[in-house]
Amino acid sequence: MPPTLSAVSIIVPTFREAPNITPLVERTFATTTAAGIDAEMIIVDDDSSDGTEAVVEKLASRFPVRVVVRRGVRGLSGAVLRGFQEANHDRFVVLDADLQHPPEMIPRFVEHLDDPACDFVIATRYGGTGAIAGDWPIGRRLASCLATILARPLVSLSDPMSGFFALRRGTWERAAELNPVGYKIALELLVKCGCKNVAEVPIEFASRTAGESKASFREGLRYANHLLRLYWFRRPGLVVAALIVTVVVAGATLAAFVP
Ligand SMILES: Nc1nc2c(ncn2[C@@H]2O[C@H](COP(=O)(O)OP(=O)(O)OP(=O)(O)O)[C@@H](O)[C@H]2O)c(=O)[nH]1
Ligand SMILES: [Mg+2]
Repeated sequence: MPPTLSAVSIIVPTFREAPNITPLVERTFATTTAAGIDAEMIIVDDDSSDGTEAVVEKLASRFPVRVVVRRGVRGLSGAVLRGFQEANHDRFVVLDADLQHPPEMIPRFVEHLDDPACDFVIATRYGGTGAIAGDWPIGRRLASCLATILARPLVSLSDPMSGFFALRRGTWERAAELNPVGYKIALELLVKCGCKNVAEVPIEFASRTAGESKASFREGLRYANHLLRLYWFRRPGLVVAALIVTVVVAGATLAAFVP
């Protein structure tokens, strides 16, 4: 089937999110139908074995939703890219399954994509009227703040860590080689696709009410590795300068202590 220009493919990566799927699908299609948006949803599940497939298959009789199950692989970013490959339409919206990203905001993302000058749309919890539900742990807030500051030299956005974003197929296709490691696929796309005109949509980041978070310390380490690679890609001079400064400071410190 040739891709449709005016419609959207909504991509949702999932791992053990069975209890969230039905409300997510119902709220999403209530929103797109009311806004007159022709939409399909592709749930890319990493073999959760928690009933996700059965839930989606049941919903498929009422809504244009389908599940793609990846077996023997894990990873949010790879799942999102697989969703792009499966999409029938030319505009992609990506959001989490746990309803922390309000699907009611999807029409705002689609409106921005209607502007040919806009090459990426991303949610923000920190800009404009954006907000985070009160019970997000302080440790997560600090980690999110630090991660955002570290990404600043790569992209000057208020919340480049967000997993709620939209782009056109053509933007994805112009990407330099993508490295789908870790959670921050939006940051990877923003940098590797050379996005210049990015729209930010303030959202209220809700609390997770079902299922469990998959965020972990290991994901934090993956992010550090991801950032280094992106710095090397976008700002190799900065990486070399930082290395030289480190070597000079280490050398000077050693020299000061060696008699
Ligand atoms: N396919 C796939 N999806 C994943 C994987 N890890 C996480 N996800 C999905 O990615 C989305 C975000 O994961 P969360 O665990 O909510 O991560 P988070 O929102 O950063 O963390 P919290 O704020 O604690 O919820 C959810 O829809 C998850 O089900 C994975 O390995 N594979
Ligand atoms: Mg979440």
